[in-house]
Amino acid sequence: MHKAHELVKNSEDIKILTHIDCDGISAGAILSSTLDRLGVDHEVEFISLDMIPGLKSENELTIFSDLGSGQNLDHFTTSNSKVLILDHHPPLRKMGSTWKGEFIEINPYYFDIDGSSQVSGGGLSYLLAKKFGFEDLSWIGVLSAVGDMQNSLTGRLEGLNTYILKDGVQRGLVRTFNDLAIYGRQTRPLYIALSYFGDVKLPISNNKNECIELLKKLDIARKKGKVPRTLSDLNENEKEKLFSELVKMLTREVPSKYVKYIPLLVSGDFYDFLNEERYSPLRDASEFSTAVNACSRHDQPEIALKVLKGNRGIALQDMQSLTKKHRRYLAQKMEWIENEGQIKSLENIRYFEGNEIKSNVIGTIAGMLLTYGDDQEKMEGEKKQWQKPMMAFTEMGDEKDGLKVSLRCSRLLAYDGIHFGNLIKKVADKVGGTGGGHSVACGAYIPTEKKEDFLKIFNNSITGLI
Ligand SMILES: [Mn+2]
Repeated sequence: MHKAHELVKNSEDIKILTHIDCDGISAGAILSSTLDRLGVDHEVEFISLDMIPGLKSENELTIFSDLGSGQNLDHFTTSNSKVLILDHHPPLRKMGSTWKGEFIEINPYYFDIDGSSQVSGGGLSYLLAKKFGFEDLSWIGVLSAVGDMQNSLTGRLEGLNTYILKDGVQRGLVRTFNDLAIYGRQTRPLYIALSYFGDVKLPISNNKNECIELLKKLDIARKKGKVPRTLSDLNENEKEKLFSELVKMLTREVPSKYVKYIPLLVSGDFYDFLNEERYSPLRDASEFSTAVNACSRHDQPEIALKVLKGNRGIALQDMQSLTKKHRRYLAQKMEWIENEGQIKSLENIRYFEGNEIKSNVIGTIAGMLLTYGDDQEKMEGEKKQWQKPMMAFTEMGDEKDGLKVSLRCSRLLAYDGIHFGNLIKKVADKVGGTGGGHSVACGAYIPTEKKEDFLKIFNNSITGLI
């Protein structure tokens, strides 16, 4: 970071090339705020990985954030180019590789730090900003880690992320607390938030009436006056009642080998941004990251960038309308999949064709579908639908041949030791494709004609594991 600090300090014309997702946009916001304060001319451009081969160096210094490590940049570097990479994905190059021009690559894997759970692209950008003394940007480093789902398996931020979090807490910008793992803490009426709870099918899953009944049964008021209460309105006693009830429900539902993991599904650490108002979608880190993602998924990352850099006027309004639009889009597609009976089921996996769905939300939809199905009574020992990972197939489009596969599964399967990212890589390799990712969220690209083979091999390879 010291050399990176020097490099940035001595440059007058900088381009930031950053990934078009929550982490990348956060990284862009941290870097851009830093350069604003230093009075350095710069531009931020949002790119996806497939745009890298077409890029040319046009500025004195180019900073790649949240991407660049896994990509070949031979065509980009020249004898007088300056390049700084701040990426947390597995690197192609060896540490300290020399390159044409000035070249600095900062990557946690060079220091044996796991980039999927310990630090994000935004986190690395923050560590650079901290070198300039801008510790008030730490909250964005927390947001980027949450947006990158770095806390998804353990339920809390870890490693370098906690160091960034500490800066935010010490500056009074972030509050961290243990709470129920129900999404929508600030903005969603509790009974609706409950209907989306978890990745195991429960009686309350996707059923608002059951949620209302549950709250009645537990004697938890649904409204405060005329206004629906949110999770953030509950007192400790109410939260405890709800916690025990969710644990009880899950215990009834899951095979005994998973019971020890249930508390991890029901509670975790959460992060509030204290400069944001209560009941604002920016107050809770998870909700904020959804809003940022809504902008990127509708190709308007600049709106999120403005909000992150402090604009709370029109940009925030635009962000909120994109969030609504995003939610409507997801609901429509979910309905389509359900009504058309799109989901097919094999012995160990489920899958659907997602050609009607934007490829950048297909994973989100696969995740939301985990709690669907299981309406009939099961025979003793028969596998429930939520136990089967959900896969979605989409055509690559843009005249490219091949299929994109997205997989999501219940976290219980990962706690029990299955790493679907590694598995999908192996199976994709066998059919002449490529794949990889996290244990509970991963994907692959495969030749179109190999779809049936892929399904068959995948299905067979997990026989007896779940
Ligand atoms: Mn990232």
